[in-house]
Amino acid sequence: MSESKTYKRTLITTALPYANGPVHIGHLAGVYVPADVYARFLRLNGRDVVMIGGSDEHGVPITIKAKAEGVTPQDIVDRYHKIIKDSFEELGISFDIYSRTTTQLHNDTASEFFKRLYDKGEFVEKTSMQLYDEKANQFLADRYVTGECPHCHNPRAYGDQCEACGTSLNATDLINPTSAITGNTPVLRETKHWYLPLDKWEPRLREWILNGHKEWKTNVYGQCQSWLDMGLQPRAVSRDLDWGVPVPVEGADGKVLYVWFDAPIGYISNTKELLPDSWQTWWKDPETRIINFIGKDNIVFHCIVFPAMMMAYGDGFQLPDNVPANEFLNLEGDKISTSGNWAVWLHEYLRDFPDKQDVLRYVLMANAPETKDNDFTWKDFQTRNNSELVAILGNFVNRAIVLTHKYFEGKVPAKGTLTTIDSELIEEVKSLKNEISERIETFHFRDALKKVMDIARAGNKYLQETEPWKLAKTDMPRVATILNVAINLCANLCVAMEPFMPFTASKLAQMLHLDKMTWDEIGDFDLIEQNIQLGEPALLFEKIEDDVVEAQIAKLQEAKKDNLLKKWKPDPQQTDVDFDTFMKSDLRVGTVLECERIPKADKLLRFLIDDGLEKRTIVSGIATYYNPDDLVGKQICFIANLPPRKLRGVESRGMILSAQDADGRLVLITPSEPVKPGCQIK
Ligand code: B3M
Ligand code: ZN
Repeated sequence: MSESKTYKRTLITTALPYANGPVHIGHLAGVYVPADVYARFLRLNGRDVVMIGGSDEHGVPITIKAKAEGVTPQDIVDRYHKIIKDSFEELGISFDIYSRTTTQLHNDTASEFFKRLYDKGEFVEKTSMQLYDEKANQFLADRYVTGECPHCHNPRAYGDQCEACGTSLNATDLINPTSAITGNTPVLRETKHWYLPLDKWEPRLREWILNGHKEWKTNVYGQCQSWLDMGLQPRAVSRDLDWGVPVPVEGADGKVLYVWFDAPIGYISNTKELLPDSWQTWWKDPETRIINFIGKDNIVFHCIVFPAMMMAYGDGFQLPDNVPANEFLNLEGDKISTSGNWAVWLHEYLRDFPDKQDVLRYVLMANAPETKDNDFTWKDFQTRNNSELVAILGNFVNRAIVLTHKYFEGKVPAKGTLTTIDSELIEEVKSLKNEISERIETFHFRDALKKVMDIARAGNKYLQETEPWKLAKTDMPRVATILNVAINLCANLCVAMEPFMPFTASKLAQMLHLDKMTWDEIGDFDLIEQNIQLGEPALLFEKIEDDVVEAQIAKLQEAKKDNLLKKWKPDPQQTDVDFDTFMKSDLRVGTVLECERIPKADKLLRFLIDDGLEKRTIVSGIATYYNPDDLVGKQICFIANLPPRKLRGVESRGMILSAQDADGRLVLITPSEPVKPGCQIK
């Protein structure tokens, strides 16, 4: 926070997820859970907050998906917008509005934005040569072109990037380009686009970020610095595409605003939709603080491009005060991928783990990729649930409430004089409160959460040291004080955990009859008055068993396999052999008489084959895929006239034929009907 300024209100924006797939844990850890924690924290502090979200429904990937499925882009975004919106809601992401960029209001707002920049002469018009599909009658977005990569010669590179060598490309760089729509060879055609000259705004951007926002996270500041140091170039803000906000000027038929031009304007349109009368206060009043929550791949758009758009627009629009971008969350060691189905999808999590929203929120924040990429693993998920949520937090609350039921029939007893250990605990909570606030205000959510858990740790330690169950025989007034303090500590913990775990907080608040919570109450140990009748102790968290996470891991392995199969293409054909050479190979059918594993060789099976003439031993590397007993009596195909070879001390005479499937699996070739052993394969 720029300390010198005081703010009346905070506008929180969250990156608009593309509506071409559901949201996954990477989105959640990077953007939505931290934004929600922040919003809830500010609200508990009585601050005026608006949290804006929505789906980003334009862009080429949506049109590609629609084409692949034979539906309209609108069908695609309708489908995913609903899934995304519902799942956010179920996870308790407390948007004040979650809208979308296909609304009329957004169309009008983005259109007006462009028009004003156009009228002010803020764009430069440029013509360039772009690939055009004459059969489909349209210009091809880079993603719609495939061809050979000029760097690594991968024959299936995309027009915007070669996935084999990672180089970003322009479609016009590809060797032998092909249109993904018709398979035609596209031609070059001239097209006109509007460019925003970022270079014009470079000095102001430098001053604003490099001098004005030294407090930004180092990953964000560093990325901005390197962009600025490379020198900014004009950026095209229109595209030849039939899906998006039409370019609102004459002679722009078939052109729409580039998705990254209209999407951030979505923050403005969604604020307008929520607050038709007062939206301007949230964007133009210098006493409003704007915070953009995003992932690291969006930094340049939020820190450079959108601010330049706002500068060009003028009219008092405020720039963001902070852009606390996160790094990426990986999954079981690999990069999350929507198209590769390598993800934990929120809507599936909610289905598989009903009523465990807070467990996911907790794990994602405890392991948030704030300063570096982090890894989500199901084992870690289980451990954090079992040994942190259950064993520390749930355990403390449960003990405090159960003991109160045991000794005082669930009625909060009166406090007597406090002893040192009580006062120390209260002081510790007060100082933890300040530390948590400081961490949240500076976007260090993971540390903040650790300190929330420290309150529960302090509670366990307090009960362990005061041992009320022992004192119950001799000193009930002291037991009363201890349990009063413990129950009030539960209430303090309840408030402190609310931003992170709102569902659990509300469950606990119900047990404690704590109505409206405010952040100021943390440190107040008269929060729960004496004689309040506590609800029945209910467990806040339950243990997650091994089989549950193992099922999730198995599901991921399935996805990995499917993915390999989907991507698989046969190898190119080998060079020709002449007929006579081929005819020299002696291919025959044999019947398996014996089959067994070769000791200490995981992959090898020893076969004894009836080849019609004699019994022949062949060693084959298919032990991973077959159980030897199942093969006895089966017929196999083999090459008979190979020179003998010794494998693990066993002489093998010939080679058994099998097909290697896309996932590497070997499948034996057998005749479709039984034949005489020894007959030749023609
Ligand atoms: N839809 C990119 C993304 O989901 C983009 C964000 C727009 S924020 C204005 O990564
Ligand atoms: Zn390449």
